[in-house]
Amino acid sequence: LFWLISVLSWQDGNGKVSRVIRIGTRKSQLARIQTDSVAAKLKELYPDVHLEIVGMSTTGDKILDTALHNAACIYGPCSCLSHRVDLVVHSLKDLPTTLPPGFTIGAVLERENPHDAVVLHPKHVGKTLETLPENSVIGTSSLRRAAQLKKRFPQLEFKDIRGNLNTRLKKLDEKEDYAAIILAAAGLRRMGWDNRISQILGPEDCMYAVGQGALAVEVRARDADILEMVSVLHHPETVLRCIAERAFLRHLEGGCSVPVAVHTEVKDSQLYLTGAVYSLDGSDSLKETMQTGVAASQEEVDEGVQRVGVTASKISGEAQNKAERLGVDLAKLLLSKGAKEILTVARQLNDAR
Ligand code: DPM
Repeated sequence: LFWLISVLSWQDGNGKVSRVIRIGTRKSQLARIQTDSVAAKLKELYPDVHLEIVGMSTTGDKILDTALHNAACIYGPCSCLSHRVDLVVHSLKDLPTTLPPGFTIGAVLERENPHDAVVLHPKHVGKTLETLPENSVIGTSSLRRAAQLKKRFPQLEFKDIRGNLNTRLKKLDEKEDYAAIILAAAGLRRMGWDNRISQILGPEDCMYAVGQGALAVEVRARDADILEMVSVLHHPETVLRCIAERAFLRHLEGGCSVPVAVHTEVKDSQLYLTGAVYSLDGSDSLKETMQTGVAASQEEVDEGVQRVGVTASKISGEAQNKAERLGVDLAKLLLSKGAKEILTVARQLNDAR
């Protein structure tokens, strides 16, 4: 079947035959926008390739209507690539640190603003989390955001808010249930809603989720042509940061439904990773920072092995190994200080909600 797909071709009006690449997308507006932006980049790089965008309903869409953080991970047996498509564009933060066998992340694009943002109800325009009236209700279903913000802004209340971005914004604006909601700045920007961002939350207020703000292209690991084709989309610095973050999360056995947050930076060939775990109300937490050198030594070729699901054969394997080790080492440090206990309790309490 895979073979059949890869030899499908398309004939244009001049009789020229070009390869057909099928891109799967979920049907939410954000998913479409993200897919279209990657398709546009591919079209520019490979003008002869015929791209076809295929809309798919997946378990992920349904899960967005329930509580996303309670979904084991938006990766059911109905994973997107089991449909007949060659690649799927995802928000990296929604991809588990271990992909189903046979799949890999063939490209991680340049990260946009990875921080979270505050979107206010119109009647509160001009306010910040600090200056909102006491007991104002903030909407978020992210355990990570709620834990950090509850600790920092104890005068505020936090409630779940569900649905895709359009639904959430509507719930905020058209009702009186929430004074503000917290969303990733990157998603808001992609939707063209930058003007609704009233405050960007820095690391002292709220550290971001692993992989937040970066787009990922998922492909079949054995599909060498496609892997090669999308690999040029890799943004080296983003790849190293995200490998470190994903290795950290994987070693913590965090999954995507626990209060874990990170912050990474690359400066003077040093990769800095700050990672933290929180109890659900943020009262208990552990946070540490570690660093490693990631200067690429010569032009070395990587074997194309996967690291935390990512295949990046054109980026220094040594630098990738160091990034991965950094994540593992930081997780080990936090585990030695009691991170496992904090996360176990958080998970149990959340499951019981
Ligand atoms: C994951 C979380 C959320 C998404 C958990 C977290 C937020 C859920 C919520 C793993 N995936 O961040 O702690 O707010 O209830 C998601 C968004 C984007 C990707 C939307 C958002 C867009 C930004 C990006 C949902 N996944 O977080 O506002 O590409 O990083």
